[in-house]
Amino acid sequence: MNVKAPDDAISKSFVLLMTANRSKIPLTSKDALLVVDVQNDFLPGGRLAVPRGDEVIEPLNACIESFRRSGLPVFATRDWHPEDHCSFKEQGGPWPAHCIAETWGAAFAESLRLPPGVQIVSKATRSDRDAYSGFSGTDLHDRLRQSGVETVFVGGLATEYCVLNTVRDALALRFRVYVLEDAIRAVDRNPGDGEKAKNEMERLGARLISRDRVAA
Ligand code: VGL
Ligand code: ZN
Repeated sequence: MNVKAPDDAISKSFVLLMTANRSKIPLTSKDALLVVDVQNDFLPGGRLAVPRGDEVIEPLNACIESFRRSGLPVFATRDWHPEDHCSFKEQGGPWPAHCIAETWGAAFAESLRLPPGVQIVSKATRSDRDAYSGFSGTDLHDRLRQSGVETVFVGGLATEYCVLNTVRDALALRFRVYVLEDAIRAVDRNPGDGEKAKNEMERLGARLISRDRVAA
């Protein structure tokens, strides 16, 4: 009797599973890319810099190029606060003033290559309300529906704030969600916040993938 057979079968399925997990995800007409808050103030040198936040730009540019070439929509959210926004320390909020509408800090990173026709979504534009999610107080949901989107690929800043809340809302609204794990970075105010947020997104049903699984 060949006692090795079951082991071989198991290791073969394991190899298959691992291969499947690294295989390309072909883009379809129902996919959109969602670039979250890649703005100067969240990058090194900005007023609310996310550590290594600039590292999301290269993988996002690669994904943007894939979506652009496939003729698929790219959405970019931006934090777009009034000067007296409630999330600022001066108003009793938790953050230094950041992403004030029309200023350099609120502009998208210069090296982010947003495609022609990018759909820009401004959020947290009212003084009295904060909005971490790109869906909160915006027409993002309507616009995704109008574009026939069912699946969103999400990357940007910051993992445990705007990425987490955007992903949470997208899942609640029944979108399939892929989080581009190498295209997000955390603030980590408390060590481990970013890791916790990733686990939470997975628990809620998002799939964490590396950007090279997005087919060109
Ligand atoms: C964000 C803190 C404050 C974010 C926005 O985009 O993650 N974080 N406002
Ligand atoms: Zn903000």
